[in-house]
Amino acid sequence: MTVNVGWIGLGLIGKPMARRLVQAGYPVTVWNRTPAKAADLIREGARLAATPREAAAPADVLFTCVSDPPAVEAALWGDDGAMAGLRAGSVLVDSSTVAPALARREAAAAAARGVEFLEAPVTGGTWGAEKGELVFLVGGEAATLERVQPLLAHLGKKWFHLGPHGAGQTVKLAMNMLYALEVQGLAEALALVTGSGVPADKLLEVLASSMGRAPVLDIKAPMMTSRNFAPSFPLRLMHKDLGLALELANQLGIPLPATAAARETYSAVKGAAQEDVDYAAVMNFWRRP
Ligand code: NA7
Repeated sequence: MTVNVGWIGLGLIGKPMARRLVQAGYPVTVWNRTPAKAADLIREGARLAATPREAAAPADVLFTCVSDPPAVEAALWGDDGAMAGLRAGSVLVDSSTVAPALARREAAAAAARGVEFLEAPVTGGTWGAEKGELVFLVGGEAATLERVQPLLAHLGKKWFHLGPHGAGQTVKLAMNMLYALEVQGLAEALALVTGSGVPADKLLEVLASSMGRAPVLDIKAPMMTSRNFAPSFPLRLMHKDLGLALELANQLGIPLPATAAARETYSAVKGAAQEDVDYAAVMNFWRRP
């Protein structure tokens, strides 16, 4: 049976994901706030919807992958929002990174329409999205995950079922805290070493044979030393996720002192950035004028 796919959000991660489903031969109806960004996908075989609701209406499975909580709310519940278009029996999969509480609200609104909901935020960046090697952090019913697994298999190499609605977003926020702190840690270490007159490469050489090594640093270190900050995961989105993590921690009464400090660093760099940069650009915090 043909599975009709709806897709909302053609950003840095959303678009290569949608493209993989078009290439896999699924009928895909896309909507993006800026329709021009859909032009190449339409040439490749996707259909363009005029509204989120129109993208949802024919969908057996509707994916959303937009930047932040206000974007999810606009796409689902704004004018001609997708929620009103979803048919009973269909599945809504939100791959945006948002607050766990919003994921639970999406689940409840979907259930009221007889629609199954999964949150499935991703890790792996643009590179992982292009190669179909994302990792999905899933919250929701196991049976719903089973229904959409054939689609996820075109998009990712792995999916973790982490618990009920909210659990996937919670783990995603915790993972991004770790990445943000690791990358800031390297930026600070580089600032100390280079500020002392020792070349950055000396630190990186030692790091590569040490317990401090981390895959994320293997990728971000060359970006930092060459100052190539073309966004794979934009700093503005990392800043958003640190804010979401702190908001959740606040609600729970859990102190996150390192994350709170890091958010200030990322805030300062975001405020000063002239263009969209990867979060490796957090090292600009230590840049001398
Ligand atoms: P991007 O590249 O920043 O793309 C964001 C997408 O979200 C893009 O399609 C935007 O449309 C869309 N967007 C943003 N605000 C809105 C509103 N208000 N209404 C509708 N659509 C909106 O993000 P990524 O693709 O890298 O990441 C997507 C998610 O995965 C995000 O949560 C990350 O943290 C992880 P536009 O093209 O600007 O019109």
